[in-house]
Amino acid sequence: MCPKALVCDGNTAVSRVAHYLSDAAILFPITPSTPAGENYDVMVGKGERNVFGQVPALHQLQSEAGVSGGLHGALLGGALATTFTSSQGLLLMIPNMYKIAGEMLPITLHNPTRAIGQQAQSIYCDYSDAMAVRSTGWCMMASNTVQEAQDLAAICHLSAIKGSLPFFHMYDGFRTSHSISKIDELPKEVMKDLLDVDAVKRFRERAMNPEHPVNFGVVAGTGTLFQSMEALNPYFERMPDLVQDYMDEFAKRTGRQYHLFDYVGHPEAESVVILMGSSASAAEEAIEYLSKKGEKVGVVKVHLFRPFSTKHLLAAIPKTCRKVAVLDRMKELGAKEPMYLDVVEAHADAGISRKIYGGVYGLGGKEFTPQHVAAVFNNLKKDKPLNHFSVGVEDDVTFRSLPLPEQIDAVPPSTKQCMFWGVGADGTVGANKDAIKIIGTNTPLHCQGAFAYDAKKSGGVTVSHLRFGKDPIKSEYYITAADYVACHASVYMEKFDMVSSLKENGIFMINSSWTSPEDFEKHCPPKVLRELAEKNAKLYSLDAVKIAKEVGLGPRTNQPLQAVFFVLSKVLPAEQAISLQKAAIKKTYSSKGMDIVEKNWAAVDRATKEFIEIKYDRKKWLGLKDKPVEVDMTKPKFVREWMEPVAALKGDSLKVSEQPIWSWPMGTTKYEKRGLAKNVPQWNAKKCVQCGACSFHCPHAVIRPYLATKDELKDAPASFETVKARGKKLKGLQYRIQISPEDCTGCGVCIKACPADALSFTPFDEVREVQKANYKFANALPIRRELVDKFSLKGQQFQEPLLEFSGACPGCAESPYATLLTRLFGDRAVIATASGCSVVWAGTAGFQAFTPSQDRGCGPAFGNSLFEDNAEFCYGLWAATDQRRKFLAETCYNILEHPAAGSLSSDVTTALKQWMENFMDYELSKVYGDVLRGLLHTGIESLTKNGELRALMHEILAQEDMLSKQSHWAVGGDGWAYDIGFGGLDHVIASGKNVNFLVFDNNQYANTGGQKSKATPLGAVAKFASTGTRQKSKDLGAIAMSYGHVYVAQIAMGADPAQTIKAFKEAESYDGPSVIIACCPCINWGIRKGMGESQIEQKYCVETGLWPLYRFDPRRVAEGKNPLMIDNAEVKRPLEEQLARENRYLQLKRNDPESYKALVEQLKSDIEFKIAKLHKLAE
Ligand SMILES: Cc1ncc(C[n+]2csc(CCOP(=O)(O)OP(=O)(O)O)c2C)c(N)n1
Ligand code: SF4
Ligand code: SF4
Ligand code: SF4
Repeated sequence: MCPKALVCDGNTAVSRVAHYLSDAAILFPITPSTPAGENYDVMVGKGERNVFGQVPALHQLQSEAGVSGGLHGALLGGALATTFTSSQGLLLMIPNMYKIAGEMLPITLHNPTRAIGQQAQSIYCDYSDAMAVRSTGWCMMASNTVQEAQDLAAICHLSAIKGSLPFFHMYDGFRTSHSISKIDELPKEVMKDLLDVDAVKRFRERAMNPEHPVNFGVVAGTGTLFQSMEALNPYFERMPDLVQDYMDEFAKRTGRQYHLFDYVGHPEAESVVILMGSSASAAEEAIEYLSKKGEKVGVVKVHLFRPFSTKHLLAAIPKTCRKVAVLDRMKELGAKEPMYLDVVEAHADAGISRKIYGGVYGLGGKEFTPQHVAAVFNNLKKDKPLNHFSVGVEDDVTFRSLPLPEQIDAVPPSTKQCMFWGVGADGTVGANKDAIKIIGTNTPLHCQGAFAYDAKKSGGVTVSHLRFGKDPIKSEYYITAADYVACHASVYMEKFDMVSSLKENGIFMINSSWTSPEDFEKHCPPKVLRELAEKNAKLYSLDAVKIAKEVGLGPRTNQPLQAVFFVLSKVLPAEQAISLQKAAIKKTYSSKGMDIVEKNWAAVDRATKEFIEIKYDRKKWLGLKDKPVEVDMTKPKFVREWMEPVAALKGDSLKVSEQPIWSWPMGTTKYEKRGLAKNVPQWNAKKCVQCGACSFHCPHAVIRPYLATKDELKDAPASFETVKARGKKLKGLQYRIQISPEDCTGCGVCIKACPADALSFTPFDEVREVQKANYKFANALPIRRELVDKFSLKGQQFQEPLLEFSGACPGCAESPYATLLTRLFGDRAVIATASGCSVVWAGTAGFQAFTPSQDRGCGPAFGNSLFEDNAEFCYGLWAATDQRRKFLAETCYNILEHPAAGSLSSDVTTALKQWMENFMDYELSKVYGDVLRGLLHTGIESLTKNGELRALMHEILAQEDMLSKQSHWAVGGDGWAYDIGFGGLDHVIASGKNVNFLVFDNNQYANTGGQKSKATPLGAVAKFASTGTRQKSKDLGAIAMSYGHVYVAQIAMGADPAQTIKAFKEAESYDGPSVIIACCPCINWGIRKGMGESQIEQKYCVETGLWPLYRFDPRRVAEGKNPLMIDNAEVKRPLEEQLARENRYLQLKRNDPESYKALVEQLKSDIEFKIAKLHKLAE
């Protein structure tokens, strides 16, 4: 029977198998494994049955630590369980992994590999996570491609059951987990056929059951534990042969033969590399290329890594081999890498003398291509090859890196390679996934799609790499020589090098309004045009923005651009491709209404007719000269030498010595100038009432008011219009609202927030230069922060935002709360953030949005520990500060109490006393701290002759940066505060210490794509809750209030700015723990009118009663008052009005109207219950 083709990514392929071969999945989301769990959820939602004839169950727990406990229990309860995780999630499972192995429980854990956070966090692939579990006793299997991920997933499950041991299945994060390939589907019947039903029976029979009770988890004395460990040996010893037997049986049924170690290459190879994962395919491609050149080389692809079978490994290596390079995709600091050690030991044990060299590659997703493989073989050719080398970086510190030869093009010429540069969430990636599916399922072509993202939220850069060919595609790395390059954002022409990866005579297509060579000459750097001419590129342009707008698709340009790709690339006959595209459009959008389908069809038809070829004068473009490069030396060195190459996606070229290792500089996003917005707000001075709302709500701190004297405005640019500042305290000053155009995301939040209709959109291109100059001028004006009380909507706007130009999604509701925090307390804030969106929008390595004050230099110190421990991390920061400041206070006391204190001048003693009396006051500790510091800086030697007093004063000076009181904030999402980090939060608030919490409650795990948390409301569809949330949400505020000594506030800045500001003020001033829970509508809610309405959505949340506003201040008890103040807890608007605005509810309404109805009723009664409870408490 001809196998059915499946076009899917690695996660889907794996989770399909896991679904069929298990009774239950227990999950917690973490990139890049999350989509596997989501697919499992969808299959469960569809009622798909497993090989046992049952729909398997899915359970989400509060953390991976919880998951591993759940798995352990499920296994001991006799259920075949599975999970998907990665990286930090895997680390949390380690304690239970030991137990599961020790009890020989059959389970398969699927782990797309991902770097563990060490020097920096990374969501990309290396094996530092996988290697961290190699001592747990789990069998470890590595898959190298999407096909293998499916097939070996099944081998893992089957072997685990038959051999009664747990299996860890690893496949490369992002590269294999997220890249799409055409594979042969493994039928459920084959899995069923291969299943050892007796082993399943035995497994279920030994479960914990009161019908035939047994005891697990005993405590052993010194006498027996050793023996019981040795007793497990036979099970591990027999496993390699058992797995190989399964692989052979599998081959008989599918035609796909695997070995524990697969060798590819010359039968008499002299040099061999050993590695595993997707890079093995790149190595295979390189071996084919090098063999054609006559080199005797080969590669051993490792599948079964644990138990490590020496016998099978040695049998796989040709006898002729003299030199071996073992490549580990992880770095074991201060030691040799694991697979290298295994191979060395295998040879030593067998008495085989070969030279074995170890190398490290591909950390944190660094590319590994045939060029790198060639570098490794070049090294082996040397008389004295470098051992313990690295490949893929330039190590100018410890000089371990191998020199790279010329780029090798090992991709078969028949393979068509296409690259698409898009903007995150513009639909480019989705359209490309569709294109692969269309081509893969409708033609015999092989296909592959891999997707590269920068670390930004939506709005970042995406690059899609698509390959199509008649031969199987082994190129598991990004495209280096493309036949077709599409640029979907014209601003990229200035920013990125897109042409160097285009082949000679290739096609370059751009989404732009440019219609002539002159337009290109006006907008593009000469270098880019010269390169296009050098490559003799065929150049095309399509104004997809215009088409999308005119047909009523708003900013969605993906379909017209995809249509042009189909026409120009000729991967399929154009007519066939367009009709398939239209069919796909119908399938995707019909649930949203036929009008949407027809608009997309219309856009496709217009695109196929309206794209134009730009016939440029090749000679002219070849002769174009570069404009002199002006290096702006006012930018910090770090920005010029590190950040700018990284922003241009040239980070690979940075050397080891150029990498910061101690800490990262703050305030660098201001240099990024992403130029994302197509339209930016324009200020109408006459209408403006100077309320401050626009700057308050802007998620990116792009729009700000400025105050200036007429004198200061003398040199202002001509268009720098100002009006008289309103209010007595601002007498004599002029006022202006100014944006930074290149930092604006065009989200429109400010426009909707303006009560006076004083802002409107205007095209970015038209105002860019003028507003840039205006912004530069405005930014150099003095900061006048003291004139109006900062704890008011009007006053806060004049405070410097010490969080600016964050990488949040346009319109994000989390970042404006954090910006407000920095406006109010930024100069003294220590901010600990949990992993989640708030760590990503605040900054990715080197691109930091928290910034020091321009004129004062101080600003928020910002750090991240982990997802699970943020409360404890912040507690630690607080404890360190507390201890160090107490030491200063004691030192002051010791000076004043010293027998020689009488000799000190009154200036000194007064300064010491005043600081001591006020050292717990935020403002005054700074005022008196500055006085004291000033005195000590005049010279301690001049203040006293007494040696002991001098020594004490030097102690103060040594820690003078602790004189001002700091304000500690633990911030993070509901996933952290309600779920994984709740235990820590609970403990810290119980401690009574002065740690403040700011919880961004967006009702789900936004950063990993929107999975359900305990804050998700009833009825809302979220990932892992594809059929709608069925549990009531948790009331964190009520739990925190129950302590009595915790300040608690529930706020929504879009609904009540004054209440929000009050809550921040009260929380910080309260000398104890505070919890502020902030309403944060998110892109994952699917607000139908777009994220420009994120602040308006908050009003709906409050008015429908979903989000009551209140403050609970324990200080009021001493005044004889009820601590609870209800600011707004009433149902003023029908709940349905809000639900109709959000796709997360509409999805359920469409798919399952009955459940929707029932859940909405439940939600209403939950709202009523919570509101009634609040009012009762406030009585
Ligand atoms: C131990 C661990 N498990 C999982 C993750 C993956 N992870 C990172 S952020 C996140 C979700 C964050 O959700 P939330 O706290 O609600 O913040 P949001 O992104 O919604 O702002 C998850 C699951 C992780 N970093 N560490
Ligand atoms: S459009 Fe958005 S990013 Fe731009 S200034 Fe307004 S609120 Fe800020
Ligand atoms: S929101 Fe409107 S009225 Fe208020 S300061 Fe901004 S532009 Fe002026
Ligand atoms: S919270 Fe939502 S809107 Fe904000 S950055 Fe995260 S995903 Fe985007």
